[in-house]
Amino acid sequence: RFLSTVPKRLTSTERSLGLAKVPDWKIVEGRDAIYRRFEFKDFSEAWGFMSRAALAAEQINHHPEWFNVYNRVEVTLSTHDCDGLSQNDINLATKLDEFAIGLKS
Ligand code: H2B
Repeated sequence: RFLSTVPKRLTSTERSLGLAKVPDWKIVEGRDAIYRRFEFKDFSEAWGFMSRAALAAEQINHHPEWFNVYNRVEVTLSTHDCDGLSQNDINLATKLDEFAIGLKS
């Protein structure tokens, strides 16, 4: 069903390249993870974003930690399989950025 390769933690070079692609995401203090806060017009828009995000996450078998209140969605990405950032986090962050384009954030 899924390609069951264990994700690898990014090397420092891969990390710089990867993070440069998602400049709106910030490194979490004290943890090898990235974070972005999305703000939308209202709950309906936030939920639309979350629906697309959930389907994309399931497709790539990489799932966000997130928190939603009304029009705000706070997302933390990290890879528990390697206890840090992997390419999967960059890939999912890139997709979430795309889904939020055109929506108020
Ligand atoms: N999501 C995230 N964020 N990190 C992982 O390491 C991860 C995941 N691993 N989703 C996947 C699922 C793994 O646990 C399952 C068994 O495929």
